[in-house]
Amino acid sequence: MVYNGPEVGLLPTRGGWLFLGKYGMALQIYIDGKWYPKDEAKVSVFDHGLLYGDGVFEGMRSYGGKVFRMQEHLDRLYDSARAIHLTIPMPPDELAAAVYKTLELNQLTDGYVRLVVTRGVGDLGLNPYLCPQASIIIIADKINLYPAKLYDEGMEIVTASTVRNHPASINPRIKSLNYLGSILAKIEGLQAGCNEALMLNINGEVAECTADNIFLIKQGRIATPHVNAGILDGITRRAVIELAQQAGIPVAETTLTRHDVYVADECFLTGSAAEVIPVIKVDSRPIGNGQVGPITKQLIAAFKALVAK
Ligand code: PXG
Repeated sequence: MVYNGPEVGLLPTRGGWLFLGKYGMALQIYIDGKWYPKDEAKVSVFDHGLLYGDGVFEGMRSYGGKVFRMQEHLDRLYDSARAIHLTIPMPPDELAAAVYKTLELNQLTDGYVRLVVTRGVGDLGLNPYLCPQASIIIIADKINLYPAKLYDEGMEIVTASTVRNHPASINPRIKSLNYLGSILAKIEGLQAGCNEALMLNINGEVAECTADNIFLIKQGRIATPHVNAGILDGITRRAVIELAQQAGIPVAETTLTRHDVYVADECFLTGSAAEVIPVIKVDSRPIGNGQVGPITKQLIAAFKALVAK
């Protein structure tokens, strides 16, 4: 965060004044019930989130001081935790209050919130039952995932050779801290000069991108992989499906192959960080006429209106 004010500051909060210390507007990060300036926000090297990627997380956005679909994010977080047999040591309403408090302390009305629950501190073995207490971390900051230009002009993606997790391994519906598969695919994308990469499932069907869901449009109809393809049940994805249905555009959650991508008229991606972003080229093939299509534009506008409500 760029801060040009005095080095020492007081930040008004509901509970009084917060002393900002010599670093001025240091980002305040929540860890297990307390807020720490960014440089002092630290977790143990024995945390199994670090040692094994053992934990779950959410990424969400706040618009005009309101977290978009917070309840859905919390539901998914607690479901992810249940799926990995992790007890989140706080009820959802208290966690929601801590999220809002973190936004408030950082004077963020429009920002990105990363909510992380790790298995907590244990010993140097895998056994999660030796970790007595999960840790909760909340980071609220600004985020610009992709350059603004790409939202107007569309982005190019490539298919990664790294296959999306088999659902019987780490189910992609679990938003776990274990993102190596996506990271390997992201590296493939970046090496090809692309900001995102398409991942197929073990059957060679279209799954999703490394951190975004994918949508295709063909002859006025929208298609997106079914959650049973082994994808994250994205909250932006759900919102966009609702918006399309409200606009009278048919939406199918169905099996898709790369062929469907190559012959689509339009393509776009959705994600809390990415929001709705057009795709104009996949594996060097222009999608449709290689320009951002009309239905994509319509849905981007509808999504902007929805979050501004
Ligand atoms: N698929 C995957 C694999 C994701 O990680 C989405 C889809 C979109 O879901 P939502 O609920 O956000 O609409 C995600 C999003 C980032 C980032 O920096 C995003 C995610 C995870 C890590 C980083 O964009 N999740």
